[in-house]
Amino acid sequence: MHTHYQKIKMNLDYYYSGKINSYEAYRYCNNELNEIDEILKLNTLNIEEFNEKNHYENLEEIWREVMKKVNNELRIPDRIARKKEIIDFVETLLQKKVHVFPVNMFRFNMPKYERSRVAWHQDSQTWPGIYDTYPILKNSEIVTFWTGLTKTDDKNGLAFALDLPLKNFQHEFSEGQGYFNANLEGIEIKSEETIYGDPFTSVIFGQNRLHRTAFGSLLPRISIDLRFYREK
Ligand SMILES: O=C(O)CCC(=O)C(=O)O
Repeated sequence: MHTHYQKIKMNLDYYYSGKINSYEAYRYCNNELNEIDEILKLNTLNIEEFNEKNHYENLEEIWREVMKKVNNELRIPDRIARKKEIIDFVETLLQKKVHVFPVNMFRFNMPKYERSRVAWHQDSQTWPGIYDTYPILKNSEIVTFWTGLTKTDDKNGLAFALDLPLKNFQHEFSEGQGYFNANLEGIEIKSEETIYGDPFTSVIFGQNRLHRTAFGSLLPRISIDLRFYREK
């Protein structure tokens, strides 16, 4: 296991905290977490009892509706990212001052539902065009603070390539999920680590760290990824 006390000598773009527990920060987000629970219930999604045998006729519709409500209408992840205790938590770990980045996401991942998972990618390659709106980000180091809000296992957590990225490696656009599917140009990922565990299992990683949704679990998971930046 990696220690989160590792000193950050390099660019945050390559940072990787390894597994951390974020309960200390999320306990200040009860209102927002309750709002998410309410939305899941309203959409007849019982995450605790969800299993392979559940049959949701309109899974695609439910998935879309919940994502739209939480992310776009109520902007719950954005509100969480702006909480003082959340920012303090990230700053303490990184020992750097950070600002909130405008891409914060709630996700839920369903067994056998391909749309809910993403393939190997670097976050830096997934926001083309954002620099036109936020020029400051072009010269910033960006990190993601990912948290499993439900219990996760080694087949539905978040997986990281440990031997990549090579310094300065930036992947190209690829078919399928576009930027969310790295074209690794024949480079083989030899060693990877999946972050999973009890609710509030988290990881912080830089925008050039290759990662993907682990797959194969029969459990659903919900998670939230918040982003922060620091000017170079
Ligand atoms: O939660 C996932 O499975 C994907 C998350 C991700 O790619 C990210 O936070 O950048």
